[in-house]
Amino acid sequence: MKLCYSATSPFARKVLAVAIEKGLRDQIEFTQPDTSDVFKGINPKNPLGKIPSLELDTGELLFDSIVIAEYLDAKDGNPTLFPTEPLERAKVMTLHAMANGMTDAAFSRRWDATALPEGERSPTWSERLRLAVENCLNVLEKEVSDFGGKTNIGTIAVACGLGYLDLRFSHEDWRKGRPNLTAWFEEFSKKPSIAETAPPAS
Ligand SMILES: N[C@@H](CCC(=O)N[C@@H](CS)C(=O)NCC(=O)O)C(=O)O
Repeated sequence: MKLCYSATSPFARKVLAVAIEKGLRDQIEFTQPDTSDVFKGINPKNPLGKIPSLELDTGELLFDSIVIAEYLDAKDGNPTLFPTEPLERAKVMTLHAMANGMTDAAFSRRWDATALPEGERSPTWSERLRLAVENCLNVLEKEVSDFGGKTNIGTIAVACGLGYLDLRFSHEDWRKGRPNLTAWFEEFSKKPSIAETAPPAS
């Protein structure tokens, strides 16, 4: 299996963390994104131009990150990170949706600020994205005691999102006023799947 991957992508990190949780890391070959023209996208194999994507040995291409994560989790016939009981699954997928949406908003805000030409940036849109991140962090601070000890696709996505905020928005300090989320993240980050996929220092 070939994973189009970058160590700074929180979405690719989520997939690699799942692969490590499932003991599949050794089966993965890593390929690099093509960053020669970011306005054309960075992954020519994916029609959306995004990473991660997973190319199977048959040549079939899987994307996006949640699809790849679910495939890797189910591959051994014993899914552990995506619950099967309907309500439990809906709750975990809602947590994933919030964490992934927060990460998407942070990524877009950073992309707008660094990749767009000066006159094409929108402070109004950037503020909308900043608020979405802020709101998700506030909900996570309230809800973290419910998901504290669990390892699933929701909690993995939360850790990858917080790691991305540390990488790109450390000056905004998401930990301030959020002691519960801070303590959870510190503990969860000790898991091998999270520790071994931490992004490089910016
Ligand atoms: N919803 C996608 C998001 C993936 C994504 O936004 N990846 C970023 C890197 S962190 C990317 O490839 N951006 C390039 C682009 O949007 O052109 C997923 O979960 O896989």
